[in-house]
Amino acid sequence: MILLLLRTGRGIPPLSKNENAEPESWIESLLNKIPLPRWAIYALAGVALFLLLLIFICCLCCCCKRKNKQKKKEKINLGSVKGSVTTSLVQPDIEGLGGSAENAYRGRLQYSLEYNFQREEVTVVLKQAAALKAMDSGGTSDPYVTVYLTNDSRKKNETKVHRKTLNPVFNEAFTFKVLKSDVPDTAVVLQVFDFNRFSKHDVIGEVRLPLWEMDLHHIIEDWKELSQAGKTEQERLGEICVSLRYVPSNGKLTVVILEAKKLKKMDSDGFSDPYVKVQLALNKKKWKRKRTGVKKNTLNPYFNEAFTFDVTLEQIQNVDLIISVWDHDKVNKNEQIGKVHLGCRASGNALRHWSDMLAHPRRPMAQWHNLQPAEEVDKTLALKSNFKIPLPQALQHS
Ligand SMILES: [Ca+2]
Ligand SMILES: [Ca+2]
Ligand SMILES: [Ca+2]
Repeated sequence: MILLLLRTGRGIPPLSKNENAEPESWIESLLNKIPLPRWAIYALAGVALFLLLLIFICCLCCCCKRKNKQKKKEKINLGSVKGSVTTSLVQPDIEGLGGSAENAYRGRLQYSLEYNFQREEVTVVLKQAAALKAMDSGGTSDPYVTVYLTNDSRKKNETKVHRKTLNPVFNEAFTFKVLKSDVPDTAVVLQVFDFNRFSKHDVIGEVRLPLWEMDLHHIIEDWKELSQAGKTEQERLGEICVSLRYVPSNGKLTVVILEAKKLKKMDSDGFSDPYVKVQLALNKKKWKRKRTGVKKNTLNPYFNEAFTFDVTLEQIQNVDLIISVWDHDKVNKNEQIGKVHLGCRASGNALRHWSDMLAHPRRPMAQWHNLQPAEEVDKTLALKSNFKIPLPQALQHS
């Protein structure tokens, strides 16, 4: 095409005298030098131009597709930020601006809580609620409250339903067994619902009372504002009783896996085949590992197996003891039921057990522990191991 234009261009009156003087342009002379007939050169040039045009169009198409993909990705990301609640899709601006869905006023709840140290029981009295959020079309709610402990969410107690009121007076008491050793891991949850005869009950809000934050030597009476209800409690995985003994003089740490109870059912027959792994990590690295035998078809296995590790006094400060309970399966991969992490970096009940062991050298100290989800313990261990590695200032607060 260019050649054609150039050729026709020769028909345009010449602009300068020089060009006029040389009727044979440099292109013409170049063409003359090529040992091919003119039609062949034009044909080749035509094919080359066509190919160039094709490549150009292809590049253009690719660029457009890439841009479209990026736009789609942005759309997906925006969607996930807005959340899965359908209302946020309908009214993203109103819901999104003040985060009003989460911070909306849900009402207040008055309760009293008393812990009986002799009987190892906690008694919660639900007194009343005030200014509850209206959940029904008539501008009222039909409130009732469920009461449960975080470490046993299956055992739920409920108050009576109070019809068409936003200020119900309950005055109902609930008592739960909470061993002193479980106090550091237990919270009482009070969840307020709106009863509906023909549809799912709506949750209005909840109050969480972590026993470890409360002064249990006195009766506590208080008003608390309801907050957004949290996720349902993690399922109960079971408990394990472990004895720890440390002899500093010869650097022997003895871990006795005594027994476990209320283990989660991992097999279709309603039982598990539990065994226990005892692992030691030193300075956050896997160090030593032992395991018990398998107890068949039971959720309450009795092991009474002792493992002794050589751990010097210096090492005992930097040791993590990880006890994990597994279900043995013949055909499939063995399944992990739950874990307990003990050591100086542990927290709550587990840390207390470890401190007790260190405070009473040569004496075996036995204690029950609630099994935690494996991923959670792994995450905590990993987080804590990162903690001591010096991070750049910018990363520390992210
Ligand atoms: Ca209702
Ligand atoms: Ca299984
Ligand atoms: Ca099994």
